Amino acid sequence: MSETALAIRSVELLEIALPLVRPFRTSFGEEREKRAILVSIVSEDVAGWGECVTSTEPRYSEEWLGGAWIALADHLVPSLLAAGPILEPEDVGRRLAWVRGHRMAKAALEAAVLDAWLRAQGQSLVSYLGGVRDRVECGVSVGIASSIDAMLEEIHGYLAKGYRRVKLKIEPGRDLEVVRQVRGELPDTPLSVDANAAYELSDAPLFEALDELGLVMIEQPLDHEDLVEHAALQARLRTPICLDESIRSARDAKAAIRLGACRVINIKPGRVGGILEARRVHDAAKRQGAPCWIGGMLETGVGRAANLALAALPGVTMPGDTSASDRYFAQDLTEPLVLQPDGTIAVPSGPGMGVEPQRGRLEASVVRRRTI
Ligand code: OSB
Ligand code: MG
Repeated sequence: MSETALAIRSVELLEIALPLVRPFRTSFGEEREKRAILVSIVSEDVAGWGECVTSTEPRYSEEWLGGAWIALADHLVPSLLAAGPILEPEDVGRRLAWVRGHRMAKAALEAAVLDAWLRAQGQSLVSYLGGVRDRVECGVSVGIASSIDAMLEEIHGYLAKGYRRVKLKIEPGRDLEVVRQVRGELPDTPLSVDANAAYELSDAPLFEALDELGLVMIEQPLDHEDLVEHAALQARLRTPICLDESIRSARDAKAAIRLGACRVINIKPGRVGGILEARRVHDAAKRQGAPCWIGGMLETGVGRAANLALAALPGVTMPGDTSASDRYFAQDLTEPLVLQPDGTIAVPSGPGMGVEPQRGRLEASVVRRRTI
């Protein structure tokens, strides 16, 4: 697969800030602005881009933007560069394997290398990964709202645009009643809930009540480090449990499915350390007969394009949180990714990720940069 060795001249880190069209609230806090690190690889004749999905605070996982910046600048980028030209994308994971954790930071660097390497060969990410479709079904993740009316209005707007599945964020105190009301209003809409690990096994009666509402799945109800309790809860429910935070690798996915801790897997390349590991999670889920789908971290078009390519894999059988640019931003960094009226988005088919940041928009959103 390695016709081209990729000689990296330099790596640039750019921190960007982009306003969100509406605040996004989950059980662990609210985001009003998107902050991200973009990693840019410069080689002889091609550039490559990757997006790091860390939030500004270590709430979703132990990684956060400030830490990822240092991990990239002090350890990951120097280790990548020290070993010379890259012969194949798997080299990235091998060179960074000595660093424990820091998956989101590693994923961003791997994405940038993959983008550059594939551009040099004129191949799209979706074809390199083995994607089997040119458009993918999209759902939408709805933050916790101030009132049920505000939430319903937001949801009706998304359904009018064509989204095929609606995911409601829940937290203790804003759960059963909200979901019941939404279900009452929308009896036929594929609905799911995402608790972001906010509950205990002693809350099982709440989940048994949710089990009556015909949800597509219940995402990450319990602690991110507890597969055994998820298995105990899953045994009491008909609704599939989907794990997000708990799955950090293909190894985790295998264990979770085998233990019965979940029946569905949410795949996010940042959370599992890269696009290639994300494909291995997909392969493990497919082999064990568990449906999977591609999640999101409010990415700009740079990260979202890679998520769309992953969503084209054959074992991805449920709509993802791969929503359109306008669900997040008035103006994305890339050309906008657009939802079609049938609720799908076209998978970018150009070389590499198939998108790139537009210079003017990028420059207007950069708050910090460093070249290594
Ligand atoms: O739990 O899936 C999650 C966003 C940030 C962090 C965690 C999650 C989410 C989402 C939104 O649910 C997904 C998206 O639209 O990108
Ligand atoms: Mg989630």
